[in-house]
Amino acid sequence: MSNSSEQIPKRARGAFVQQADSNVKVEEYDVVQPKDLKPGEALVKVMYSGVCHTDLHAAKQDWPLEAKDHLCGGHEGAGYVVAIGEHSNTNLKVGDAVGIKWLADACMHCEFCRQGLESLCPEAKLSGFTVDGSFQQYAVSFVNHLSKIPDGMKLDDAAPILCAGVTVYKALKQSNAKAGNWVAVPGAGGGLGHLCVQYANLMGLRVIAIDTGAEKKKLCESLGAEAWIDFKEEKDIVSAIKKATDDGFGPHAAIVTSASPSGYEQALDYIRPGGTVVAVGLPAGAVVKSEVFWHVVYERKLVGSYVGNRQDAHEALVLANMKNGKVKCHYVTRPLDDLPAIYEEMASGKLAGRTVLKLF
Ligand code: 8ID
Ligand code: ZN
Repeated sequence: MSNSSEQIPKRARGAFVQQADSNVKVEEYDVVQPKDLKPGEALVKVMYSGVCHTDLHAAKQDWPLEAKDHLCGGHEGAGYVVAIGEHSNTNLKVGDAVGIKWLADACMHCEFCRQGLESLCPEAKLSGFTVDGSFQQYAVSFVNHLSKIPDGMKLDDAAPILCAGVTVYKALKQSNAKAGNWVAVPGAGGGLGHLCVQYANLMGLRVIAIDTGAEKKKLCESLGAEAWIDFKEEKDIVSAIKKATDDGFGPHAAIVTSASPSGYEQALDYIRPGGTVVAVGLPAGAVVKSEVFWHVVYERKLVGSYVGNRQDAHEALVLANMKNGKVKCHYVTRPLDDLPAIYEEMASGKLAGRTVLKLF
């Protein structure tokens, strides 16, 4: 099945980071040819890729996990299958529209994989971290974990759903919040956060958006947030968040999508008794502290939520492709060569919503 409907070039363009200096450079590289694909691998012509703050963590190497050297980042890739390795067991076909997500591959045999917790698989491969990702025109990925993009969905609309969308959608499910409940979203104006506001609304939740600046305020309110709190202007965030809920007890859930430790600092103080703080953002070195007495007496829950499984990705895509749907990524499309500038703007918190790279 290593067939291909189009001529695959020998060389293409991608963005690579050297561990030594953390600088991202756009370079030409050798494209893996269809005959060289291994069973289970597919070659994807990447048309668009979202840029996630995780890509910036990977470039800066600020996590306690080692990334591949000479790394091509990117894990919100949307494109077409152009070749499939021989002897692959898959229903994918050349020409199918597919998404490359953070979880590139997993063993599918361990207890975690058997339970649909593939992201916990000890042999998991991570796109744009342990294997090259979607900041390249032709990417090798893995048939078991490519997500089929629903018919009729624009690839640029789909790209950010493959990480930002699925991650917040699953985090909201983990929060167990019910229709009519309040959910606080620190980081609401960012890539994950602004999609969280929308999935939350779709689930009937009432959103308190927390972020900073007029542009992000406007974005969050236009997406359905009922309350807005600027974390740089508000002196008493805990009281302001509690006050925003009708009865003053605080939100039933918080989905912390902020990329800085400060987004976590007060979440356990403003959460409603019995409520759940879902940790999603991954600021380097951040620690969450909770006084045991109040943690017990108020039955607070703190759960980590890490991307989503194949079914979560499917559901997140379907919901983002609903006719007259409530979930629509707000993004700006830019060329691959802008990636170094995008990282700088992301680091300084200037980007509202998502940035999507156009690879062709
Ligand atoms: O599976 C996961 N758990 C997962 C998946 C994908 C991404 C985790 N992440 C992590 C990323 O690695 C990153 O640490 O989620 C975090 C957010 O990713 P992003 O949405 O791609 O980043 P962004 O677009 O830069 O948005 C971050 C927002 O946080 C705000 C910023 O203003 C920005 O809008 N923010 C910050 I920084 N500090 C804040 C604070 N104290 C804050 N908002 C509220 N309170
Ligand atoms: Zn991501």
